[in-house]
Amino acid sequence: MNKKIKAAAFLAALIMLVSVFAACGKKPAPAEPTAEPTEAVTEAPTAAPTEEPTEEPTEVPTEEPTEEIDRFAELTPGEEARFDIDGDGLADVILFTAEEQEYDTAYTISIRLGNGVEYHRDFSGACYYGVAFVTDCDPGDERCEVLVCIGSESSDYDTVALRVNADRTKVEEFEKGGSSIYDIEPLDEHGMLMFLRTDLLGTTEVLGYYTVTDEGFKPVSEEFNFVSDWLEPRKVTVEFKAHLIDENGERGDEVTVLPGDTVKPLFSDLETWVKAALSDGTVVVIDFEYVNTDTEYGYYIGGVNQDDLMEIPYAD
Ligand SMILES: [Ca+2]
Ligand SMILES: [Ca+2]
Repeated sequence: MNKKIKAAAFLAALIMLVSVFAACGKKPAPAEPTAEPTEAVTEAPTAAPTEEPTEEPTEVPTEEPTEEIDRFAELTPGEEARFDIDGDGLADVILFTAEEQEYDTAYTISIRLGNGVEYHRDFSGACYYGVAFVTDCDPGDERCEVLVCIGSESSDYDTVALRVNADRTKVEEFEKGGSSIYDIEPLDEHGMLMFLRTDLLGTTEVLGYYTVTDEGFKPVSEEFNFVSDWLEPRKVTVEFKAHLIDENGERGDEVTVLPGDTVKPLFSDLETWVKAALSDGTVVVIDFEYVNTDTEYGYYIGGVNQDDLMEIPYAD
């Protein structure tokens, strides 16, 4: 029995030894794989990363690549979109949401920049319309804007531009009350074409090009086009002065616009002048001044409020 045990023990020891040797013998084998990867690792990275070593970290968020903006990209509510809006090479995640409530719709916009900076805004309270875009209104600065246009009660639209500041520490917001986006032009042209509400010669909308800079919305157009297809000419009740337009398109002779005539606005800089057609088609320039004091408010022509010169319709 003892001999058998000894023999068994010896055998066991032998097997262990053999297996140890075998294990030792195999040691080099596992080393081979480690050798292979090191070759593989040194080969692959030296090819790619050495060319763009700094691209490695940006590669991480780029797993879901950023989308290119040709002209503008409309954001689909509820779907995350990835654009590099601040031009740092990192994907920025933008989420626009629309949630129908009992009487209106609640909209939100969230931005998470690749560097971790976050922004969120809720649009709620009698909103019935909302649309959001990513575009580049100001091609010189390597940043894009997120534009949100919200329609709320009494058919007012407001456009909000969200823009990452120059050192990428904050998303700044700019508002253009009474405006809505009509179209967005190719990036290197005009920027965006916006409807703008005005009360000049009555409540109506004009169309003009805007860009968004570090200071906010900035008009590109020198003149705004009245959306006049359905615009009723304003009936003149008290005479006032205007100027004809000469063959060079400049301000010509002074004329008196008489009661009974009509005035249909065509173009304006929205600051000092408006071009309008009289009932016979003659186009005149009318100078005006916008006044907003404790006692006087509105558009004044020759020192008289437009309401005292014409029958002017206003909306709410
Ligand atoms: Ca970015
Ligand atoms: Ca830009």
